[in-house]
Amino acid sequence: MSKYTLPSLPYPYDALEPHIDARTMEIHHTKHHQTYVDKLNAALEKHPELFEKPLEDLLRDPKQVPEDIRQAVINHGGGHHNHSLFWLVMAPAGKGGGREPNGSLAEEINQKWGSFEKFKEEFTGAALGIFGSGWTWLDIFEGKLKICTTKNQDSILMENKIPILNLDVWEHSYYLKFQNRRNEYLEAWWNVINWPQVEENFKKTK
Ligand code: MN3
Repeated sequence: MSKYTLPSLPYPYDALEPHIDARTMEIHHTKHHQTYVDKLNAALEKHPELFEKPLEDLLRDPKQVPEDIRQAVINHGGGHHNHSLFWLVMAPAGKGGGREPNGSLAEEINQKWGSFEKFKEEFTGAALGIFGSGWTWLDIFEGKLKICTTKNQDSILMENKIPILNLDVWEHSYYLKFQNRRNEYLEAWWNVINWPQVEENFKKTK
């Protein structure tokens, strides 16, 4: 049995400055994400045989998780899984982050949305439209690229979707720098999207 641990970030906390500030990154990673990891471990300790199963399997089909810890696994397992992707789909502007997508991903985005700008508008609109806490996603569903949103820390694996890119729109991801101005956070975030990683995620689904 091995417990879940907090993955380290592939860049320093200040790497996404000035778009995402170092203090927010540090608290988000060492406090918020760490808490999801700790609470996931605490829940699974009540049914330690579940440590043997991949987290993705538990999130894809939470009915296999005993009822007494099911919601905790959805919340904290989802939180751990969502954040683990989120750190990887960001990169410092100019070091992978911030350009536009290339290759087959760019082609499919253009096919579906007409242009990168239209895609960006729809994604941003979806993120602005989340009432309360949640995530916005670019994902593959039934073989096609889609934009969707989820509430709380729900995993899109529960909906049989494959995540390609995700954006945390919980206030804890922007409040220190942007306070209530989610729109400014969204605008800043486009500068640090790690498109090479997102292209990899997309290629793996083909
Ligand atoms: Mn978060």
